[in-house]
Amino acid sequence: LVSGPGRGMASLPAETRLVVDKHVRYIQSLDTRKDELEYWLTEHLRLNGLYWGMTALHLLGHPDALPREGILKFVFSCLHEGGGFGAAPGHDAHMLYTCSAVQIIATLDAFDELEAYMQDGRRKIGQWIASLQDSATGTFAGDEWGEKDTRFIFNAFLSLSLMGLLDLVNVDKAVQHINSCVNFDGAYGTSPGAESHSGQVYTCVGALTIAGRLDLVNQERLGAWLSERQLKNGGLNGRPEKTEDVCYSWWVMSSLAMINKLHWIDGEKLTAFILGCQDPDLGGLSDRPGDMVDVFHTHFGIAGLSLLKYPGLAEVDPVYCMPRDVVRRCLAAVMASA
Ligand code: GRG
Ligand code: ZN
Repeated sequence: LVSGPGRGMASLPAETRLVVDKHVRYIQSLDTRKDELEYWLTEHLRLNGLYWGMTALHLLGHPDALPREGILKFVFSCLHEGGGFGAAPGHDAHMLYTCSAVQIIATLDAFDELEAYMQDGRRKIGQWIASLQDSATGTFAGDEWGEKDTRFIFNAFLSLSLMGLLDLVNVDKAVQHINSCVNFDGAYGTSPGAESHSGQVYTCVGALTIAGRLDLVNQERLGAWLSERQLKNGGLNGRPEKTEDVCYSWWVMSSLAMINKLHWIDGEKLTAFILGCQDPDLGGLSDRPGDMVDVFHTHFGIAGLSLLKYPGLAEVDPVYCMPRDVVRRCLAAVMASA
């Protein structure tokens, strides 16, 4: 980074520091608020929410703040016989939740427990994911009903690579599809011709990184487009003319990190913007200062601060959005068993 955001923190007033303990308590409280309407309104996000909350706790240095056994019991209760995971027990299987489930199991080093719960569990999950690849275009659907999106290629590559099962799919065909989604500005959309969006950039560049095909990215042009996402207030937007939002700290910065251009934004200003989105009393982060906090923005704000090397946070992997140590351990295990 040109200007290290971690420098000079000691001299800042307390409310502009990360309130770690408050965030830990906020995340711990999410599962105990079952008497609140919001808990039930967000049931469709449960497995995603668990991945966000648990990963944030790991990055905050409190990996044991949620009970490991309870997490695994819930995750396995979302697993269908066919190998996909739903958001919560009884919900249909979907790629988004399957990816979160694999990330949680990997982070908790629990693939043995998965195999004990379901024989050949990894392979069944891999085969379910592979069944969603479109043989004509190489892209992936999110579920059996067929909505296709570059996000799902990334979910597939991320999950399969953590389990050492990328060979179950046609990687080259998916890579060619991603390459057909690039726009004149160097950025990517959901499908060929679709508008560039930094969330989609993250998924496309992430999938290309896992496939070892970053050579296909116009890194100068994409880096310029991504760096233009920073606004005067320090926050990042998702595409031109839009407002800033904490979650773009992740979608934009992780993409910049993958092409080695994280120093193309002002890290110090972005750090201040993210810290300003904290609820300093009850914990959690919101999309922008003063809004209601939620676990999604809490996670991506903290992950963003980790990319900015905020002091005391564990290092996050810019591709997998999981603690870097966890990703290293998983990929080393995959290499060892190959
Ligand atoms: C493993 C971290 C991880 C992710 C899995 C689901 C997924 C892969 C990636 C999602 C990428 C994406 C599309 C993110 C954008 C989310 C978002 C804030 C969308 C909002 O879009 P608009 O159009 O908002 O409502 P703007 O800001 O453009 O007005
Ligand atoms: Zn957001």
